Amino acid sequence: MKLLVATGNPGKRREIEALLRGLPVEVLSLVDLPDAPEVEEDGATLEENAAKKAAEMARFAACYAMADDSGLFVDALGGAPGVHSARYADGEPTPDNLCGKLLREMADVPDEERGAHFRCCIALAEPEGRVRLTAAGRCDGRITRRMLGDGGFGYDPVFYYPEAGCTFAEMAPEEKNAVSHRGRALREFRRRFADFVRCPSD
Ligand code: ITT
Repeated sequence: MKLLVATGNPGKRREIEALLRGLPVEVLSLVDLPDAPEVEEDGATLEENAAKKAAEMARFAACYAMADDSGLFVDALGGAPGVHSARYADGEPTPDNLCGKLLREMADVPDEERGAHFRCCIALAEPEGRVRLTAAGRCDGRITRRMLGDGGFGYDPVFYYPEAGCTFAEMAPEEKNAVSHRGRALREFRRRFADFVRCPSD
């Protein structure tokens, strides 16, 4: 079975490929499909965006496609930036701009109200575009008062993970993957996908 991993993010692609290793699939990426259309992530939920992206890419490439969408949900901001996480910054979506805006918005929020979580949703679509599998993962933490660490990407420098006693940006990539929303969603996806590859017509 051919499987297109529909992400433009090379770090994510490597992570997904490593996780699918050992399954009887030939993995393609958007690097193999330079003419692939940009899919607008304009859904109201992460689930909708992952499904839309997987379906459009599967139809375009005429093979199975998986896509994910993730975001940071901050309690004190009513769940913002959430599904809009990638577009939250006023300028370029660099860690400085994303984290800087979040810290400014939360300047007056007391310590006990700084809870937040990341969520990741994954969808697998068949070549005709029908979604056949989904998986999701969540990771709970808190928003710090300043940026700490220089690993990871996006909001990692302000996302404090209590069990590790530091931010995601201060953790090694494999430590973060072991507990992160995306790591959890990908492991659940792998379990479901392994059954699916054995019996795709069920
Ligand atoms: P695609 O090309 O696959 O769409 P993306 O960079 O848009 O990649 P996501 O949809 O997974 O990434 O996530 C949307 C935004 O949420 C992303 O730009 C980050 O700002 C933030 N985000 C998601 N996962 C994160 C993580 O593990 N650490 C920090 N920020 C994260």
